Amino acid sequence: MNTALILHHYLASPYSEKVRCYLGFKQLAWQSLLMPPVLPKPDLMELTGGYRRAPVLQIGADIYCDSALIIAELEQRSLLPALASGPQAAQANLLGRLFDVDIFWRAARYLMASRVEHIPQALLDDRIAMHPQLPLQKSQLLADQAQLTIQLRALIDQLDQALSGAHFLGGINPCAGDFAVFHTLWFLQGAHALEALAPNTKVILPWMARIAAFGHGEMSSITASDAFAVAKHAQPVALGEMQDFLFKAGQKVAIQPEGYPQERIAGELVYLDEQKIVIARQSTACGLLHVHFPRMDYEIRAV
Ligand SMILES: N[C@@H](CCC(=O)N[C@@H](CS)C(=O)NCC(=O)O)C(=O)O
Repeated sequence: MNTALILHHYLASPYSEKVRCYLGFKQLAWQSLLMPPVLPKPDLMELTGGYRRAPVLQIGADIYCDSALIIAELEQRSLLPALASGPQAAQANLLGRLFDVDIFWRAARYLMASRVEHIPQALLDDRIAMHPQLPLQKSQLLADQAQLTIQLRALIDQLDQALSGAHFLGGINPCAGDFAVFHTLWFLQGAHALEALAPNTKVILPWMARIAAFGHGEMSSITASDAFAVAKHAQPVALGEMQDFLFKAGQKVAIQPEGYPQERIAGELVYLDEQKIVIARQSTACGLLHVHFPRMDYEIRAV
């Protein structure tokens, strides 16, 4: 069984950085396959059946969509060093979710506003089509810039307080929330925007340095055709019996990521529990694949 980890990602992607840092914390070896930051993404879509975002993890013929699910899956497979757990970690994981679903996008809009003249139009058009509900037109970005600056300063200040006296948000060891909060700040830092937003913070930068010090694990490269061959020669991992009454194994379903109206991934339901949804689909290049999604933020519908 080929259990090599293949990460489909791109270097500037903050959610991918979240997973790369986690791979560093776990000291795992992985293979890197870069995708373009905008559509079209034919190689990725061949595997996911329509999910377009970064990162995606491939293990043989199993395809894991969404950084939260990727981390949960890897944490189950490779036990040590373990992420922090317990009440403090649970609170930090909630904070991480706030960053993942809300604060990240405030930071992204802030950065887009501060570079409005330099954003490639193709990138902006792609993100507007991807997020029709967000105010991403150039005029809207500029109108919101001052307000976003104030909001981000306040949020970063609070984060500084949340971190004071702690090694990580999770405690002595990092939890998933540490990586989720980190990637938005890494995004701001990479664009040289963090200092202006965090002039009085004391502990954020040393905490970021502790996470960055984990590195990215042991990375090597793989081509798309080799990644396809890995999938083709593998069988999806056997799954337990599913318990959920509302859907039945074998039923045709579509997965609809919330807030991404143009993404819809169709397949046959093979597994469902409180944490994840797994659908089977046939790919021309790769044969039978199982595509995994988290329950959180992903709706499942009968078709
Ligand atoms: N909830 C997803 C969010 C992933 C996401 O939005 N990724 C961004 C890049 S950091 C993306 O894919 N943007 C569109 C694209 O690159 O095509 C996750 O946690 O993985």
